[in-house]
Amino acid sequence: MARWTLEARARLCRHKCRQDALAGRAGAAAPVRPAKFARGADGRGGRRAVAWAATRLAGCAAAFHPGGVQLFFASTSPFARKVRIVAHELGLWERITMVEIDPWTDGRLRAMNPLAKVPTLVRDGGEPLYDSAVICDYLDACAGRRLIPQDGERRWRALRLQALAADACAAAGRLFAGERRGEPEPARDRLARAVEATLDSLEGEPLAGDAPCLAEICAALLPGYCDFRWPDRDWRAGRPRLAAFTAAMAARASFQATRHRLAAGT
Ligand SMILES: N[C@@H](CCC(=O)N[C@@H](CS)C(=O)NCC(=O)O)C(=O)O
Repeated sequence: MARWTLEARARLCRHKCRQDALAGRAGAAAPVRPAKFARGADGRGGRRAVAWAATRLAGCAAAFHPGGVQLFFASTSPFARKVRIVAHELGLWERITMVEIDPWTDGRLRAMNPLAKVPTLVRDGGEPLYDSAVICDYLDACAGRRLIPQDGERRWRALRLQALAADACAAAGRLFAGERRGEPEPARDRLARAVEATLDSLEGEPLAGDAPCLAEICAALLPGYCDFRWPDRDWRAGRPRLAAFTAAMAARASFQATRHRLAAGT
């Protein structure tokens, strides 16, 4: 790539990083520049800094031109909601075309994802991505700031809570469907216990709604999904810390913009 192009891209990248820092999104860690691209103590190493910026931009950022990235989602899906919240928190919301789809009836999805599940992310010039964890990882890598801690205990905590939320939301979804179908209670009991035990375990987590990373976003998914599916059931009783945390997260713009709702005709 011509040197002037690299420099222009690096300038753009530095400008974007500065804007992100000024926007001061709580909890967003600055991207860490690998040692091989570091400036020397004498301030030299501009070329290495330029190469670093270009490295970060190469690959994924190129897809984010208008219409270049499409996210297929359903407004009832907690997995799709997680990805949309992450996109919002990372400042990528405006750069992704959101396509609402019914995964059970719309044949288009299977051509992109053999499992025909939402969320599915379609990228210009790249393979489709699916599974919400993979898509979140991709968006996080593209954004130039991180919601997924890259190392240390914070990382394992975030990934653990992501796994917990995913399986608990899947259990809640199956429980809701089983209730609607009138399945006998013993068949639903194990699912109900998984949901209740997960809510109990979240009550014991040290969660704060003011500086969320992936851990907090995931921790707020199941309570939000329970409110949507069972508005008359009081999961808050006996769980005051989780209730306060959920209220703080629900007030965020990213959670407001992605509230669960029934699709038209359901
Ligand atoms: N592990 C997947 C689960 C996605 C998932 O189960 N999505 C549901 C909606 S909540 C779906 O599309 N179901 C359609 C189907 O199973 O046919 C993820 O994390 O993205």
